[in-house]
Amino acid sequence: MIDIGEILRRELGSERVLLRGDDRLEPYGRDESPLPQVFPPDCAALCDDAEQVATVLRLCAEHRVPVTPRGAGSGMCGGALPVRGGVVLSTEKMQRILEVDADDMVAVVEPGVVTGNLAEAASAAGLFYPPDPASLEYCSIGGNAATNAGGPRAFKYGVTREYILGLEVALMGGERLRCGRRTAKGVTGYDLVAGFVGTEGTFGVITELVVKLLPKPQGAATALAVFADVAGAGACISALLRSGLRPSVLELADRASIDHVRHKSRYRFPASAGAVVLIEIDGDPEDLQTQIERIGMACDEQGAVDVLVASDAAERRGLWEARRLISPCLKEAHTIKVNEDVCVPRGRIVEMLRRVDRISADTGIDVAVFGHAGDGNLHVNLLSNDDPGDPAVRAHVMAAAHRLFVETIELRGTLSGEHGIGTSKRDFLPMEQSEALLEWQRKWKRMWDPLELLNPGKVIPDGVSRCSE
Ligand code: 2HG
Ligand code: ZN
Repeated sequence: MIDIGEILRRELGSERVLLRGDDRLEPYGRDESPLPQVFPPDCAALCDDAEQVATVLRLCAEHRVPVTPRGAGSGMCGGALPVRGGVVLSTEKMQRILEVDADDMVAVVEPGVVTGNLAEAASAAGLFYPPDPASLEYCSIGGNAATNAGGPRAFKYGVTREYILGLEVALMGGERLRCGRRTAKGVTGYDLVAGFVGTEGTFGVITELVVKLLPKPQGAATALAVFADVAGAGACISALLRSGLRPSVLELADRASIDHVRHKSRYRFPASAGAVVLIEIDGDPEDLQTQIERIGMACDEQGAVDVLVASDAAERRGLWEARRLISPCLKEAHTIKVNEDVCVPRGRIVEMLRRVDRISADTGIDVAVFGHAGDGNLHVNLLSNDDPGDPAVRAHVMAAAHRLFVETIELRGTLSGEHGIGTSKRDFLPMEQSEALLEWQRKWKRMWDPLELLNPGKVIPDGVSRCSE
């Protein structure tokens, strides 16, 4: 039997390859998936550069060893889990910001750059990188591109895909390929960048990215509209969507979400808040006041109990800190937090919230709903403090998840708005996509990875669906 760890050590140096028996290997078998699962890899290769990434992919192909690419490990759907063992190929050490070019309005970065650091580097050059996943302080741009991550600002600015102009990728077998461009526009050849972004590391491993930057908005204002219940908040979001007002952020948090962050957050949510809508606008400071007042009036008309406008930068920061704490606080308080990430057409947000309530009542499973409601993207968290190791408990929660997917598809929604499919939603994909479509995707995958060694077991289910209900 070949010892891939030793083979990689000979090529990369022993300090870059963690072997079984080393405590430092343990985290590479996990990610932020909802029902904690551990898949210990045979080894982890911590690459410093694209050449080393290509070497790992060449050796894994040569020795027929599965290889799972990994960024910061903050994914929530098992996309970085080495489900078939083998090698975890980590890009976490590739953290160089190679260029921030204010004239071309691009940055060129390695995949391990932490997203928040990219945003700061852009800001220091007077520019703006809009995508802001809640994990921006620790997730990496390579992982964001692999999963096509979103975030609150996607409401105005779109998701990661819109900001990736060019890529260098390493392919299974070790070939390195550049695709895309550095220009603001370009339609030469097929759009392979769009093919690599969002494919969760199943086609190739991103080793460098050309990222589009925007002019930095000159100012921003943030408001919190407070409602008696989530139905009122949902109706207000629908009304704002129809109003022609264009905030940069339109987020929702229900009572359970708010109550879970109260003890940690510096921002004091009103005691009576049954749900809140977090609204931000950005742009010319001269217009901000009028805009936020118009938004406030629209919320009042929709029955807001109160509209609180952040009075200064510190209060804005506090509000955002509270928003980003929702997910970690829910996790801390429960043994089970299955965070579904469904997305419905904008006209069906209110109906979806109603259906989520019904699912909770029918199944007896506690639910917290928050997230990017302006995009129809609801983080529906199924919560429990029962034993996650008990198969009956897991089955009960997953039955509620299944019901959520049924309702989502019925409303012509999609299973994941931003977190991805990975392993956790893979078996449910046939609920949304036809067998013919799945088969074309399998063919596409095989073209890049004929031996099915690169991030195997992810995204597209093999053959016949196991999800028959
Ligand atoms: C967020 O928006 C993240 O906070 C996490 O996407 C969502 O835990 C979740 O459900
Ligand atoms: Zn989110």
